Amino acid sequence: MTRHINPGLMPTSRRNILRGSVLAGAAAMTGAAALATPRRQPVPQTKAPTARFIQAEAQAQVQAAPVDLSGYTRVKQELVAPPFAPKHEQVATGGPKIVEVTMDTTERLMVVDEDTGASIWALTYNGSVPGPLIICHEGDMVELTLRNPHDSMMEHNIDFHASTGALGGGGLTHVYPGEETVLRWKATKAGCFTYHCAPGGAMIPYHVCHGMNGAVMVLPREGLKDAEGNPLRYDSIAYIGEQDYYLPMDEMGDYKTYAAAGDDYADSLDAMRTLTPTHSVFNGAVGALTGENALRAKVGETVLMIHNQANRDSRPHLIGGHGDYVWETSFTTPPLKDVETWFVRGGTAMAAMYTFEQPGVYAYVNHNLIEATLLGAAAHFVVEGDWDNELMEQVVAPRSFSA
Ligand SMILES: [Cu+2]
Repeated sequence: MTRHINPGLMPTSRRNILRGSVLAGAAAMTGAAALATPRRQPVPQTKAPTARFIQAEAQAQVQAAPVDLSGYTRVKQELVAPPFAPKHEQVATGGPKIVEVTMDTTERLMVVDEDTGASIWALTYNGSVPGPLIICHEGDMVELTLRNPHDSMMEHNIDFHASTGALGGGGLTHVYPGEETVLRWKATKAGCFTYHCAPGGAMIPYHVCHGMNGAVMVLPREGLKDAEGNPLRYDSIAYIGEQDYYLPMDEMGDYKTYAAAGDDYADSLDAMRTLTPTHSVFNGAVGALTGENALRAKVGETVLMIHNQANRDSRPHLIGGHGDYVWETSFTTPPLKDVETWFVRGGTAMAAMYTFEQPGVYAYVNHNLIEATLLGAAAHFVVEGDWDNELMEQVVAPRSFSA
């Protein structure tokens, strides 16, 4: 079967659909092929590891001693769409587990902003941006079945920042349309970690900036603690994925549309080179967590806000509230306390815990306020409960005063 990377551009076999190396070449060719458009900048080609190193790594895996899994209990984790979290224990009971999860690399046309009609052929894990939150405990293993649907256009894989070896599993999980693979890795570090697709070369940011990223939370077996070792527990999780999009526009400034996933590749590379996103949104689209979709909480409820950003730095701020405890790096480092704005290193997931004390609407924003208000990086918490006049009171409502 023959498909086309871009209409009229470059036929390729199904097995080679949109492989990174093929596409990197295709992008460079586009400029030469399209007479009416300026020549595109070529994609710098990083030298691939030599065959000798690749063979040595493969040989090391073949010769490795089989792992003893006898001490582990197998459990299935049903993944759910963000902003929700799968069922889990905060404190591990029993011995270590093998947490089985399944993700499909679904490609789907998604509206990014209903007002402008901006859309993208999103590349996803299980159809959502970000991909689902996976939760396990330190010492557990995650066993992922990764399936690439038959009707996909592209090759996908997954790099778990929480894992060790083989490019985070990226080197062992390349799946073409109609293929599946199973990867098992041990969670040796406690914290929140990002995961993302990483097919190779310029395909890595292309897939990540089309939504193909998510988070794993590896809890300490005894649960979260403050700096003094006192237990910290949450009532709910709000899982927020910040997504930067670089959507190509036509000469009139309208967002372009494409017939199939991958068709925007060359245009997207041009847009990504600007390092200036057209959108920076929470959970895939403008307004995904505001209005009717706002996050909900009650006064007295403790929420663990997990923030994932696989590509850029961010600085979340809860307007009207705080981060009581903030883990910017790992769960083995004591949390920061009473933080106004916290930092998300690009390529990171992190967690902030807050107990709501007042009812009302709280905006949770990237406190680069241009990104929050002009690019879409805003969510709302709607909190129910009784107002506390000691914490805040409007002593005098706005009124005229004499000059
Ligand atoms: Cu991918």
